Amino acid sequence: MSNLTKIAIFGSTGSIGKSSLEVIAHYPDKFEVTYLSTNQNIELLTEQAKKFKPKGVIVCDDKSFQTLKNSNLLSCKVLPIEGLIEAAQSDEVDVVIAAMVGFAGLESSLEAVKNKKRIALANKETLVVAGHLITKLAKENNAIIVPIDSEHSAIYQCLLGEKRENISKIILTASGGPFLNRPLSEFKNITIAEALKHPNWKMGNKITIDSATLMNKGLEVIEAHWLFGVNKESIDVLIHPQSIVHSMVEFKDGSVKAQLGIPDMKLPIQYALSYPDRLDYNFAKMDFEKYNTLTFFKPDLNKFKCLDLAYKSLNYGGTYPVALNAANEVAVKMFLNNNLSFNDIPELIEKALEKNNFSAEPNLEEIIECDRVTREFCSNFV
Ligand code: MN3
Repeated sequence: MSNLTKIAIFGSTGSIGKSSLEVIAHYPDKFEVTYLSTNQNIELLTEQAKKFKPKGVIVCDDKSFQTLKNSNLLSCKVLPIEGLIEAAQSDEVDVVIAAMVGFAGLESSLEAVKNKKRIALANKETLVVAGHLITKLAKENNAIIVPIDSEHSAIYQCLLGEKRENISKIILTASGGPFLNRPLSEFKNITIAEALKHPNWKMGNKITIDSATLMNKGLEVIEAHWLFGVNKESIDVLIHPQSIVHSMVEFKDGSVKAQLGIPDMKLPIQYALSYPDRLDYNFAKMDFEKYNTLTFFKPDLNKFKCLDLAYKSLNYGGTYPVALNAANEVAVKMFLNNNLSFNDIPELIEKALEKNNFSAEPNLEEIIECDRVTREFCSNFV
């Protein structure tokens, strides 16, 4: 038996997946990759599998799965989408890095929690749509969820050794994205290329657009609510354009703890893998002299309606966050395909929320149904 921590990466060809492999490559004496997965990027998956030698790889898109399977390029198991569940149940997995994009990450994350795996959670949509289910399951199974999202990793670290009842508020910081200083009247002219240019973080397309609309921060408010058991009145958002303070917690005595670092996802990824321990960090570190000005101010909810819609959805609860997430996924895809203008993203989401068929504590089937119906509604919207 080896003492290596066995890691499955769901979504290994995306931005978080690639950074995870960079971290893992530094610690061959600590970590071992046992499963990798992609949706369609079989070229990169093949390259990763040759380097990291997992037991199996999973290809979610069926056509891409057939192509890779028939190519005989890999000596390990090549599995279709059902392989995510197999990996989530496998004895060959201790930690699942949940790094798939969007709603697609839900079922495999639930399965991993049921099987008492540690979840290093980058897929915030899982908590947004099914926070009540996954946190309950995690509690029942003593499964640990360590967030990879930089803000939540910060809060997680600030809360170590603290009692929940002593939290007075959580302060999520937001870079503000590329349109912080652009007037709302010009939002309709925003191009895809402009929206994909994030000032501080290099990320995948979906989350980069979410950062430009501030929906990303809205999803993170909901994520924080479930991860830390704090109500929405106690979760504030502050714009902090330098992205150095990754988030803060204020306690009832007025003391504030913050976690700081350069904006690089490798840091929260490594922490989620090494927790509760810390490992040497082989990448760039914080140089305070380079950042002598840190600024903070309130977001403009009239300009960034998506953040407001997320707060409202959390307030209504039940299936509203499911509809919010589904409508947002469709709206972002439509924007990236040039079928929706930037300022129509919140409009479409608002319409979908009005149509939502409310259920207070949806089970998995109801969540899947609400997701499906909302996507259908939004896709037919022209
Ligand atoms: Mn984040």
